[in-house]
Amino acid sequence: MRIGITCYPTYGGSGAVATELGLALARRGHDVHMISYASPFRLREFAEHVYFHEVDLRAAYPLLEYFPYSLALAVKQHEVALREELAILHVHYAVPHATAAFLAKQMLADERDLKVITTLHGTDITLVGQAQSFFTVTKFSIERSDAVTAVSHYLKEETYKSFGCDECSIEVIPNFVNLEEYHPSELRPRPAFVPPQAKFLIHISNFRPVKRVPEVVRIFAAVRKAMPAVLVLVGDGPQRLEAEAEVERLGLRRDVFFLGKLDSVAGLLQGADLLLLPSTSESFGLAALEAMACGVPVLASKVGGLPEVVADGESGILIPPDRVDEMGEAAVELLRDEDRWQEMRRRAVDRAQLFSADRVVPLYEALYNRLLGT
Ligand code: GMT
Repeated sequence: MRIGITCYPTYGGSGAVATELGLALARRGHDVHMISYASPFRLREFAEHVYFHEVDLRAAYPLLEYFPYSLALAVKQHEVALREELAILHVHYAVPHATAAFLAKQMLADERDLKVITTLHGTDITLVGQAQSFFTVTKFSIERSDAVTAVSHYLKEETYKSFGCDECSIEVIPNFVNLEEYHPSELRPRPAFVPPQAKFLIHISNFRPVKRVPEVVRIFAAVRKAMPAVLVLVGDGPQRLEAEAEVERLGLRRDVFFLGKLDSVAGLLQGADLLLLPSTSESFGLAALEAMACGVPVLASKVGGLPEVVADGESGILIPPDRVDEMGEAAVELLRDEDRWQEMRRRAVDRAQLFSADRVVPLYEALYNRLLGT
């Protein structure tokens, strides 16, 4: 099959999932054409059957004070669909990708019926898509997609609640993890700055307010008070300065390490003892799944789709987001109890198998085949 995929190329769950899907589909023999304004961060090297097409942003002109990216994207999607004879255009994150795809589909309509699939990821529904400037066009574009998927049951229900979308039937296809890359390692490799006796806590995100990075630091402070421990923060974004200030305020400068953005986190996760994810909202929580696959229990907020990913009390601990103190106590309790931690580690690995690429990618293939009648 010849498949086009559009996603955000920057650090974020939707771009990661879209690119991993493209790579997995390519490994299964499909031709995959990634279309975005930059090469997605997980597209690290040459892969057979994978091609990247960059959206042309050079048409800048003083009059275009705000560059119309959605139009340039639609043009590139149409051009690639035509030249590469795409059967499917699969867009990740509704704003503005579903709208651009709708335009590309219409432009191609005289030739043939390009099937458009929109995968909803989270903030496209819960935040951005609800802004007055985007709401109606997002709803319209979702409803005009040939198929719509959501990464969790929570997100599916949120979409119906917030947008209505009466005319679409949303299928839940969960996010997945590539177990060849994300798996436990008996060696438990740890960065040299983590002392041998210290617990190694980790947080991975784009440091947006929804991720509550300062709260991550506060939870860690409770752990550090109780035992030798190190916190590693992977990623970057708007909350970095606030988080750094919190580290200073709590006197944790020697125990907290900001690593910035990293393309691959599997190696780091393999040595970690606990992933912290106290988000205010999370439609799925890809970082939690990747941690579990590496044998890292998760301490996260009981919100959104996280309970569908992390089995509370088994592969991790879920606590309502406003109870940060309780999260600190729970982390200390777990890290003090080696037997319970080992059991949770085992269960985390087992749980992640349910979301393996081998199980989930065929669900997308089946959807493509259904749409094409093949
Ligand atoms: O909101 C983000 O932090 C990034 C966003 C994205 O689209 O890049 O993440 C969303 O999609 C991920 C992949 O499906 C999910 O794992 C995240 O839970 C979801 N984020 C939120 O719902 C806040």
